[in-house]
Amino acid sequence: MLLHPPLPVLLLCVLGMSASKSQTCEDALKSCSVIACGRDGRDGPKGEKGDPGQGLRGLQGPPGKLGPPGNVGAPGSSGPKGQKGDRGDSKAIEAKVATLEAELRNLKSELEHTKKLHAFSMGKRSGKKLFVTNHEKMPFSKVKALCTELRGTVAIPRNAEENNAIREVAKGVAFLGITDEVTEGQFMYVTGGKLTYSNWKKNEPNDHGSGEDCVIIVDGGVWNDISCQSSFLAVCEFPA
Ligand SMILES: [Ca+2]
Ligand SMILES: [Ca+2]
Repeated sequence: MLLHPPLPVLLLCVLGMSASKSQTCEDALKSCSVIACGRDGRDGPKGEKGDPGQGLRGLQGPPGKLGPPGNVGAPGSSGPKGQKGDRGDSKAIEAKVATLEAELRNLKSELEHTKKLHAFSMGKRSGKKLFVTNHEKMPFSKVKALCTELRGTVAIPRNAEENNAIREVAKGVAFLGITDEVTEGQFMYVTGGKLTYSNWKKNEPNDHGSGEDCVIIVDGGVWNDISCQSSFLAVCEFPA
């Protein structure tokens, strides 16, 4: 209990009594004790930091120096496949063809020349035929096989000129491409067809002995039928 209220409280009480004469000083003390009648308190705890002020912001500074270059990145994925390129130069192909054509012409020319030399040295040309011999004697079956292998046929005289050419080439007794193997007495060309020219020796063909189905050209160019198993010169004919 405050027996001697301090001076400011008493002063306030006086002022309060003057304002309301019906209240006593005790009433004034009761009503004022909370509001303004206590002593001064100690300082409170520090408050939280306030929001930044509203003052003007400073100007932006100059940009900083460039940083060091970064590491090289990984290679990217492959791009899409490109379009098909143009074909080669057709002029180059034409030039090649022209070169080949020129070479072919040279080869043809050389082949013709070789044929002429061949005919001069080994054979005899008559009309459109070339007669050739290797001067070897052999049975008729082997003569046929040899001429076929050389892409020719056994020599066949179709007229007196060709008959003479064969005789000159053979220079001896040679087989002709004529037989009566299919029908006895009916001589035919090995290439087919009946005879259109003949130059039989007197009393020939006679199919002597066990039979004679092949034909030979003897000295003088006359013909005689003879055994196909006997061996005589081989003469082949080729288109000239
Ligand atoms: Ca006969
Ligand atoms: Ca005979």
